[in-house]
Amino acid sequence: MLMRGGTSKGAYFLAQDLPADPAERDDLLLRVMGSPDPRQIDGLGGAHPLTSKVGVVSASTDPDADVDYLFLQVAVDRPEVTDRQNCGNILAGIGPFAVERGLVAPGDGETSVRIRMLNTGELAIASFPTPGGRVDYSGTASGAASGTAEISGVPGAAAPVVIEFPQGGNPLLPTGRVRDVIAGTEVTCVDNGMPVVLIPAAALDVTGYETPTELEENVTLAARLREIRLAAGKVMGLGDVEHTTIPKLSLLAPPTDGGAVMTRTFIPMRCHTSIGVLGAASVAAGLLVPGGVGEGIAEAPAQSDRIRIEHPSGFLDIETSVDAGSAGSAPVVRRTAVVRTARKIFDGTVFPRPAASTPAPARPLGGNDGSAAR
Ligand code: NQM
Repeated sequence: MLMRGGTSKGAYFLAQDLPADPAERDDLLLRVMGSPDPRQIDGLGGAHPLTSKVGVVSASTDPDADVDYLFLQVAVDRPEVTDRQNCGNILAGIGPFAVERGLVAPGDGETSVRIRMLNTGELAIASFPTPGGRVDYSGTASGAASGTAEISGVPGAAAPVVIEFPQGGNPLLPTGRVRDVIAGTEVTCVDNGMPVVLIPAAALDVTGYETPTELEENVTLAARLREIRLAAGKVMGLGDVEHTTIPKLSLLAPPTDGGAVMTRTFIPMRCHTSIGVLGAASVAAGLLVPGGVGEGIAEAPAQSDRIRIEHPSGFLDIETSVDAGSAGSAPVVRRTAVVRTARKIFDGTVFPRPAASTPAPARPLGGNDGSAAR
């Protein structure tokens, strides 16, 4: 099933429809998405990391969860598939997909699905409307003219998918410090579901208000970000991150529209056109830790738990609270929640590019080996 999850788009599969062997599975997914090719012209991918995503879903054996969700990022122009990162946007479609595939019985009115996120081992609970036992993506099943949830980066309104993240077990500050100097730049490394390096935009000689395209064209910036990211991976305990998509890098600047902070996020080479859900959750939690690099840049969050993270196409509201800890004890995230929307776009049979074919943009289109995935 092809779905939009939040501000991302991807192919959703039942685990049983994919090869069990990860190498075989990844090879198949590259051929399904049309990678490696900057246009992904021969597959389902949309030629950007945000539209080259896969969710793999199965019934969970964990008594605390209904379904297991494995997120796979399929690189666009490299033959790489990684399970090292999670994705909170694709997560928004997992509950509806589980209902569509009969893994979870819908409630009459609303359904809550407990999702074990296999990439991190953490749990999420997604709640969405299911009037009459069917997923109501648009929020119009009751006769309303439109849904009630609008998210920046997606046109129009739809039904809300409310996602709760109970307190996680991972340290919020992976280096154990609130600030680190990495490759000569003062940063804060955080992980509230996504490892992110917070960097004041001004420290990298940009304003933080440039467009994603302008930032991607800045080769000096790209070199500095690469140097910071590779070094940060080591101090954050992620090892050699050359071929992974984590940590992400969020540049911080003062807010312009009533939010807490303005961001430009690198995922990790392309600049996000908005911001990832868990990426934003990490930025928000990072702002709540006293002494982080956001101080003096971000507006102090109000007393409420809702923190508005501004980004290139609007904002993303994150509800989170952090127990800053007393002297000597590490800060702990108490809770995180977010509202997304999702939509079923297409359900059917995908015909992957034949195995062991040479992917080159010039090769003729068409043809399949008859082995449809689902
Ligand atoms: O951080 C992009 C996205 C994401 C990830 C990325 C995401 C998240 O917007 O939870 O959703 O950071 O690679 O889909």
